[in-house]
Amino acid sequence: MKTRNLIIILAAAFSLMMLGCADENGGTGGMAGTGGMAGTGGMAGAGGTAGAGGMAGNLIAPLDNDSLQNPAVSEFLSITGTRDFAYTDQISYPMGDTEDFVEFEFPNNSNPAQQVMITLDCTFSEAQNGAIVSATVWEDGVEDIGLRADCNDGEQTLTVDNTKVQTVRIYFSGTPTDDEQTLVDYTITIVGFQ
Ligand SMILES: [Ca+2]
Repeated sequence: MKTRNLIIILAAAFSLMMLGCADENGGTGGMAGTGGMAGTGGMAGAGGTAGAGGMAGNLIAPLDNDSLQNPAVSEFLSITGTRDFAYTDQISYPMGDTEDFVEFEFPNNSNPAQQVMITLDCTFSEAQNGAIVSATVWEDGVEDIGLRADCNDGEQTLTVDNTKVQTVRIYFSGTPTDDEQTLVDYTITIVGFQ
């Protein structure tokens, strides 16, 4: 009888030990929860939002190497062909690509006082602080400052000489007074024939 009681007591003690172990494991499971803190380390990934701070770097328009002689696009406008076109790009100041060139040409035998409608729509990354972006027309490589459309100033109707090739320069005609890095997303729309 005594031996049997002893076995029962030992069995009960063993069961308690096992329960204890189970508790410990459970506790360790809780530690895994602490591992969940590593998930908080995932917040460091949110530190990747600091990459959004890298947005400051993104305020630089990439150099695209266009020029008066080598415009970004060149369109021949005619009443039976391409009547109008739009070009979208970026310029920035003081760092990055500060100007772009877009070329168009009319048939020589059409109206010598050729009307062209130019609209320049812009979004500035900063408060403009004096920054002005304009599009001026060059005819056969010579700038005519009177042929001009400014950002967000609506459609401008300009008269050009259709015996010449027109190139539009999009650039900062006024720079930000605080020299804050400024990126401008723009779309220029050129309508030769409506
Ligand atoms: Ca450019």
